[in-house]
Amino acid sequence: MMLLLSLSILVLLTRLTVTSGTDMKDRVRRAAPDACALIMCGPVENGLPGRDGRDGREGPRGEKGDPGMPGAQGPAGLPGLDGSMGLKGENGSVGDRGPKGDPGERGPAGPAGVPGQIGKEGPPGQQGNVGPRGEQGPKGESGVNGPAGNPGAQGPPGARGTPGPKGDKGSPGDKGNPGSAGTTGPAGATGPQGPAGARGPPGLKGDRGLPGEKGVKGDSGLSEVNTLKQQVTALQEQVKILQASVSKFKKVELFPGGKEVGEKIFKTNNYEGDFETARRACELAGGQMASPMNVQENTALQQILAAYNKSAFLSMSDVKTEGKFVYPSGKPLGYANWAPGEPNNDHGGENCVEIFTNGKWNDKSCGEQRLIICEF
Ligand code: MAN
Ligand code: CA
Repeated sequence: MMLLLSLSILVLLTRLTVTSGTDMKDRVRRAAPDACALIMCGPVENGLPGRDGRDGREGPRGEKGDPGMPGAQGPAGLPGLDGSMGLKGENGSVGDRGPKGDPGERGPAGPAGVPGQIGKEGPPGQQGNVGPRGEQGPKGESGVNGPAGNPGAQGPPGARGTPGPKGDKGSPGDKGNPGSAGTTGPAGATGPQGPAGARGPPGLKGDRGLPGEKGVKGDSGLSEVNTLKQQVTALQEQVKILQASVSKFKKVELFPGGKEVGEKIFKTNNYEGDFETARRACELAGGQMASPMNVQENTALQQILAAYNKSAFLSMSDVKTEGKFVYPSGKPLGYANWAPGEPNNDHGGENCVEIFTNGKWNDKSCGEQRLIICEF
């Protein structure tokens, strides 16, 4: 820059030598306005007047200057276009549990329950009306003493009693405290200890003690009765259960070939045998051969025979005395249901008794095979 300025001044000064002072000033002002100050500052020598500078020609174009300093930052431009949409975010956390749903519809009714056990015995019926007054009975004997009552509370202290008789002489009292030291005896050995003194009189009677605590209340007889009643009720229920159970087992045991009549039970073992075989089988089972003692028993026996369509021997025979039928005990018949014309002791060898499916009796040979029926 400085170099260029210096060159410009040199050129101007050279031209001033051929131009007038006024023209030169104008030219300098047009070509380089800043050079005026330099020219004005330069001393003007008293040289020859210069030529008019108007015929001068424009000088060659100078070299291109260095690039200038960067300018100040311009104002902010317009906002750019919107960017593209960002990536999708991650899923959020699981939300809270929803509220409980409404209850479902009511289910169908369940199947009918099995029948319950036999109910308890009902309460006793109402008490009957009061019967007519009976005759006066004889005077009863005295009752036994009732149980002792509870001990009563202890009474207040009694009045002081009269002085008792004089007591026996008491035992000797405790040994007294040692006495004060005696005067010093004559010089010599200490003497032996004397005998124990007599026992003193007994002390005064002490004051009466405080009343003792009240005794524990005795058991009430009533609660015992109630306990027994409850036990009886419980036993009654157990008996009922047992009765129901026994009743069921009877039915099972009597099916088939059994019959219960009154206190007696007839039962076949489903085998056949002669009289002696049947006798032993029934004895071994703890019973005896069938011995119908009345029409009900005979009918019950007949029902078994009808079911099996067989005849059976009874327990009676006339082995001992022909024509005189007896039980195993030896007693004569208490009931009989002979078929017409029986017993006939056919061929002289019929000492046993058979019973047909119609319930009628016939004397028969003991060696025949018949259904074995015992009674218990
Ligand atoms: C007939 C009758 C009976 C007799 C039998 C013997 O049925 O005479 O009395 O016991 O024969 O088989
Ligand atoms: Ca006969």
